[in-house]
Amino acid sequence: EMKPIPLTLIVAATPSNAIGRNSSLPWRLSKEMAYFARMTKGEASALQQGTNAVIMGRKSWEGIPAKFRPLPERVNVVVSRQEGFDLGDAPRTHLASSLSSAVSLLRDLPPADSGSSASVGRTFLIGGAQLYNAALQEVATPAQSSSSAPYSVDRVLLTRLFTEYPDCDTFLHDFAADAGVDGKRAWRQASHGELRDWAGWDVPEGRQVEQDKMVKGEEKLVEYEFQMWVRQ
Ligand code: FOL
Repeated sequence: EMKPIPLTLIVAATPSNAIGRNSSLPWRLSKEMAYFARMTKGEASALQQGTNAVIMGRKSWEGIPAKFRPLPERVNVVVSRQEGFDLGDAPRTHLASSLSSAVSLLRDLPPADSGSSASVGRTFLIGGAQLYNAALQEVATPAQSSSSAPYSVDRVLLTRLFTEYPDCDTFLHDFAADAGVDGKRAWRQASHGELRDWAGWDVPEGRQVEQDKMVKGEEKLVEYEFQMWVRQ
């Protein structure tokens, strides 16, 4: 019997839960991306627990600009069903055939690989839709499979955009509406104070306004908010 590893899902989504278009992010929000990077790297003060890890699907890996791959200062795990999928010669990067095996791989990593005396610190699931939705499904229908899963999805760091993007082709499951085994809501939105405490730094509170640099020539101002959801 092993304790499940807690997974934190981190994602940015529009009001209709759109998260992607044409295999990439529909927007380019540099401050939002800086939040993603700071959160997933973790605070230096907390790093005695080891380097944090990010788990992503193969398409998400391919969607990260080559110069940012592997995501620095984090252990990267790429999930692909293709045996021997080529990750290049990226350091700190591992291949796994499923989300479960990605988590098991991290659990079994020798301390040196995470760049610390301890093993890996926090583990983040950074996408894409297939992995997010599979992981959230484990929460919604635990009887089916999670009894054997080496992980538990107990936190979602959701950047809620208040601006809609048309023509998106990829969506996040509406987890906030899910019911737990008892029929009540499975997820609760944590307060900003809980988010700040968990992060260990002063996360911006309330509506943020940023210009989307993806939309050429146009001035597209996007509003969003940093939210944390936890399992009830
Ligand atoms: N979660 C949130 N909140 N925002 C996102 O944009 C996001 N993106 C992904 C997963 N979860 C997310 C997946 N896509 C990079 C690029 C794409 C990507 C994730 C990360 C990336 O290049 N990250 C660099 C930051 C570079 C920069 O500061 O511009 C990194 O070091 O993390």
